[in-house]
Amino acid sequence: MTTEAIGTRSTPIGARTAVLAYLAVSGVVLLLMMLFGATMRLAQAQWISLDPTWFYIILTMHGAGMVGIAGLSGAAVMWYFVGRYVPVSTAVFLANLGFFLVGAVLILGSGFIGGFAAAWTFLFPLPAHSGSLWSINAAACYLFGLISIGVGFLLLHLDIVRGILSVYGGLGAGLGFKQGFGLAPEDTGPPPAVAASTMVAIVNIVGIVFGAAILVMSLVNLYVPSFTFNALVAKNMIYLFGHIFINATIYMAVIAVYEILPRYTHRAWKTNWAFYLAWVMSTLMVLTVYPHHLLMDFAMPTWALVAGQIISWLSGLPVLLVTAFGALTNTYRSGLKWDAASGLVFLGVAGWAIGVIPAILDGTIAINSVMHNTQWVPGHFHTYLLLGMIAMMLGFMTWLGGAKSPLGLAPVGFWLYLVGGSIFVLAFLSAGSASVPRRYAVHLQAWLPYDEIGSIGACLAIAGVAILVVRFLAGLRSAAAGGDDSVR
Ligand code: HEM
Ligand SMILES: [Cu+2]
Repeated sequence: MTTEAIGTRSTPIGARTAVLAYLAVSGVVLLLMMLFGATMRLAQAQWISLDPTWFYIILTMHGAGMVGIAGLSGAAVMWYFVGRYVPVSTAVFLANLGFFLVGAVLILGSGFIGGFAAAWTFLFPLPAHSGSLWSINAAACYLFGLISIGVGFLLLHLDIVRGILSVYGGLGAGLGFKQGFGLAPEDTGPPPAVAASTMVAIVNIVGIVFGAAILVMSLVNLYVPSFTFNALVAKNMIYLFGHIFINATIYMAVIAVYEILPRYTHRAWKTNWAFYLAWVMSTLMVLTVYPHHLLMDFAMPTWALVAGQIISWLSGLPVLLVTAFGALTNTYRSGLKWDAASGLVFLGVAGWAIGVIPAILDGTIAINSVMHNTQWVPGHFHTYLLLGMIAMMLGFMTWLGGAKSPLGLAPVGFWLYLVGGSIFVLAFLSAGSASVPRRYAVHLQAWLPYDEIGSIGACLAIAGVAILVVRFLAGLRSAAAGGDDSVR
């Protein structure tokens, strides 16, 4: 493999330590949030008793915490690899971690001290109408927490944009726009890590600007209740931001697939016009597909909902297809050695691909009107987040953590996570197809079998992830010392 294919810059020790710090925080918070998730599932199964007030606090914290940690760990993957091709600032990268931690403390405080439980989507005017369950200040803490995390990400993306511009001269060039439309030879295109980072920067900057605007408006509304705005516009802004942010986590994590599989197969990741066109298309569609979150809002203009449905059918597909095809051709008959790291990144592509199918179904208006508020929804997004995005990220963690790590249990962790995670998401999807509603603290007797099986799956998956994370943490010291940077 040419050095070009894996990037010509090496990762300085300081930068490497910063990435490890991101992953350590991510691993610990991920496990904590998974335990919150299991708590909800066990409560729905009636195997533990949990006051409904607490259920909704935990639901809010789990949603916000998981979306945040997906962003943080995705950023670690992206930054580590894009830094091999363009100059990036470790100080800005660490500042983002700082903003994230401040935000996380504010959010956890808003929930566990202040009782905030308006769900991570903070739909207007809910934060201000708690029915005396939480105070205005608690709601404000939550909103400030999200703003802090958004500011950090904005800085990080701007710094990466600066690096991309300095090497490629423009965002179109970073994305491979000309190559995608056959206006330039395929082999002059940017490496996959650069194309993906450009796309993520573009969409996340737009999303964060809208998110920040609606967060500030909601904050003003908390303290000046006479300042109100159109709730449907607010919902549009929130889901524009929310959809983009969570999807961007997958587009960041997928860089691990492009960069890690080739190191196992000793074959460069082949990019062609279709690869670049896919990234261009996805850039546009990720920005415009969010109305699929508003299919139940009858006041929305019909054209917007129809567009939402049609773009949903297409949105994830281009990048998914070129990635799945690329992963198969890269590994087919390559004689690669499967281990936990290569298995996890490969699983990530599969989990993403499988999870998109029920998501596309749900993005169809006729189906959405039946399935929308059922557990079909957490069923599909847990499939591509838990078994897709998180799998890619855990693959990166396991790979970077190094083979020298003291615990050889990684394969056990992998299988527990895969089997438990699959049971867990299938329980959600089957419950959804039986019309079990989502976001209910208390379930009817007839729904309990799904909850019980889901709880068992959740516990197995958590045990698997715990093994992978503890293995990583135990090997941190030797991973920080470096090793051969051209290999890792
Ligand atoms: C073992 C791991 C996990 C468990 C046990 C778990 C459990 C749960 C449960 C029980 C719910 C509420 C379902 C309902 O509405 O009835 C939920 C919602 C949710 N989960 Fe997870 N989850 C896990 C992993 C993840 C991951 C990895 C992510 C994202 C990266 C995630 C993101 C979310 C989000 C965004 C919600 C929606 C919250 C809301 O409705 O406001 N979860 N999860
Ligand atoms: Cu969406």
